[in-house]
Amino acid sequence: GTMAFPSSDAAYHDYAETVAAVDAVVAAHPTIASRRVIGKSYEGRDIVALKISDNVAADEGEPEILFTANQHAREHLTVEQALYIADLLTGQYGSDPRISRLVDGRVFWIVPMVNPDGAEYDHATGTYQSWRKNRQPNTGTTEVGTDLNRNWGYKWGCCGGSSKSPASETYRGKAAFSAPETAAVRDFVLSRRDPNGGKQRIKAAIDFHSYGQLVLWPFGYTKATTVTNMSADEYATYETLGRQLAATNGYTPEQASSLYVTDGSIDDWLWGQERIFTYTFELYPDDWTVGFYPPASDIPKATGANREAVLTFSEYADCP
Ligand code: ING
Ligand code: ZN
Repeated sequence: GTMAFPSSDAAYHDYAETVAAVDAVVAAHPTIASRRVIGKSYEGRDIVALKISDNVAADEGEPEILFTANQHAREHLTVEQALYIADLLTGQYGSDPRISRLVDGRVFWIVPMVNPDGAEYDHATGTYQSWRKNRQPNTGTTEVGTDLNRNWGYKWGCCGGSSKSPASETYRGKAAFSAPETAAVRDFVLSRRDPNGGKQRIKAAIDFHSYGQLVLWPFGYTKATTVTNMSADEYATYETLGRQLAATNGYTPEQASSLYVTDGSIDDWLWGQERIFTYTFELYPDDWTVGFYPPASDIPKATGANREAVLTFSEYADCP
């Protein structure tokens, strides 16, 4: 169903406003922030990444951290969370010693809108569509869109929680990475492997969703904890840090598959394929009454709630 815009909808960034916000960060902090286009959406919009680090023009070999948001169109609060992190890291650089140390010692990549076509569709026409997927047509049907967080190539379509039907909200696509948006983020991640030796420079990632107030860790495709590419020690590390992060934001920590089994999610690929230590955060709220569309006046408390979790995670991120 559709839902009327909250009166203060203007506070949620649409695509043009998100790109403008990224550009404003770069303009205000050109020595520590730069913008990169990592690919194009199905409808041809640039998918934009913000890089934040000291000596931002160089590749210094520092541990890199990736934050992705808005794979799912209607989860607009995740864009606000990504822009909050961009503002936090750049705005406090040089005044907050903890943040200065992070920006000096890490490379941050923030992709605030992985699914710009879907986000624009959901913002359009004055009512929210509660749209989840991208806007890619499917052959032989009028049903539009692929669920980007079911389109990743680790155990794609193997085990449940995704659909082979284009009519479904969780349509996995006709093949892994059939969506240009997931392919763009994949190619970007693969491009961060060191050309000498192939070591992945991105060490850690958080993919933001809404809603439910959860800290989720891999794997999503199976309820098993210890499987190929997840040793008992690795699982214990995920669980320990996951609980620690959840203690800072009041969220509930659990393995992704204990929420529900899903195959083809980004965190399974980032960990299973690239050994990038990855959580999914489900943001505010924790109930369905406002669901995906909390009033804009809730944005500061909802995004600010993750300040400590993001910093703790970023400090941890060179040692898993
Ligand atoms: N939730 C996530 C989803 O893609 C998730 C939950 C993420 C489960 C990763 C397992 C792995 O369904 C939302 N709100 O999209
Ligand atoms: Zn989501």
